[in-house]
Amino acid sequence: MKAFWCLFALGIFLQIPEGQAQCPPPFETFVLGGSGVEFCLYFDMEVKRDWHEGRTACQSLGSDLADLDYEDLHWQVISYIHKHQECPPGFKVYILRESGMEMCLNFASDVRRDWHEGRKYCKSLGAELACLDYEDLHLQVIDDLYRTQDMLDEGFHVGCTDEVTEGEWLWTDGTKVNLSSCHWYPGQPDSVENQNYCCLYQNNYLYSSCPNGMKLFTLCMI
Ligand SMILES: [Ca+2]
Repeated sequence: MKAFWCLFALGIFLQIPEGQAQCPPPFETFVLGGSGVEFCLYFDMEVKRDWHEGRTACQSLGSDLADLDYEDLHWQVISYIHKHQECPPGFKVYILRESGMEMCLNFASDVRRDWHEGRKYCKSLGAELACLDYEDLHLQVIDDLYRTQDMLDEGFHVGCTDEVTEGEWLWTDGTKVNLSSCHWYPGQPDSVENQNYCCLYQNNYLYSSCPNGMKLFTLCMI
């Protein structure tokens, strides 16, 4: 997800003060879920600018850089970006059932790599090792893998590890992994020092702790 954010962080969010009757083009209307207050936002992705240049561009349109600290506005913006995101070549689009957000996944099955090699490969694609803890994404992936006969005996590295502190599983962005979620195979992860890397183990594709250095296919995500 980091690469995705990086890409769009270089676009500029423009915002016009609330209370205006209609958002002038190219601004789009966002209605807050609680109060119903309308905000006008423009995602300027024509040119990449630094922060000051971005602010000047906003001001030339009678607006300013966006402040998203209003009710669910930030969430709406995340959702908007996901919906307008196009997956790069080689990535498959998954649409989350509830929010409609699009996720881009790449099943790197050209070479078997260990977890670190896999992560390096994902980064070379502008991606990161996958985290499937989003709505029904993991179920969709399992369903797809079951339908792909030549993948049935393959495992995939995904983006969590306890290599820093034994037993403390973290995603690649540093957030804690929920170890009691149904994403894990029952009894996993193993609390041993020679199994520090999270994978979708073959045949069930639930999270498991895979042995250090084990070479598997890699699941990358943007
Ligand atoms: Ca471990």
